[in-house]
Amino acid sequence: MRVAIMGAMPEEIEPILQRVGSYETVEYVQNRYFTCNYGRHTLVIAYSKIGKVFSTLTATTLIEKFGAEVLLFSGVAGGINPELAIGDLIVATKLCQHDLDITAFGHPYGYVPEGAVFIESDAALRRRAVEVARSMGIVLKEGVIATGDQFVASPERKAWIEKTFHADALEMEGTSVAVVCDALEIPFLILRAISDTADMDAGFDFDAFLESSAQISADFIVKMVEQL
Ligand code: 3QA
Repeated sequence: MRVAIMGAMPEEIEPILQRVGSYETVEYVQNRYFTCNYGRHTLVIAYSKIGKVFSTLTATTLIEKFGAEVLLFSGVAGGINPELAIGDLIVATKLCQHDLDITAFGHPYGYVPEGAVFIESDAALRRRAVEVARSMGIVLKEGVIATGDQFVASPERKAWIEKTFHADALEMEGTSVAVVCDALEIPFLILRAISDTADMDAGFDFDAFLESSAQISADFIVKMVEQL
């Protein structure tokens, strides 16, 4: 199978590139795509750059240009649910855009006509992830992930996102990737390890835990690929 592995930042895919060892680099649409064989699969690995727009471009390219048949996102997130500590893993059940707002016209937050507030992730991949977690003896939380073009470092904003979408974690790319995969009918998994808790200390914690949490997520994604 052709499997896409995507992150937003270099730190999120570097541990994966290290694991696969050797790969080819293809330059395309102002980005670099890394391809290799891994077990029975062909991998296409890329980081998009931060945010919904760049991640939309990269997810679309991974599928339409590189022929990905399944897409796995690996990275870090801000934790909302107090059960999630720094380093813990969450896989998205469904995802929404917390910064999408046409409420002036009576629509709910996160909704645009002909869209939906929530995009559901692939149930089979999620089940597979839960099995992998069990086999590794680690806890994997399943929950709602909210996406927006903001690094959230505010207790008020975090509380609003929690209340409005019942989100468990937040980040800046998952929902745009989900929208692309949903539209193109490509099963996807959005996996994140917590790097901070999106409040006052978020910037400081993010800098301190980006690498270690990205590594935790990457290790899990590699295990996932081995089980596909
Ligand atoms: C944040 C990264 C972006 O790709 C989304 C990390 C972790 N904690 C978050 C939070 N709010 C929103 N998202 C997140 N990722 C990029 S900003 C730092 C850039 O530094 C998830 C995420 N609290 C670059 C060096 O200048």
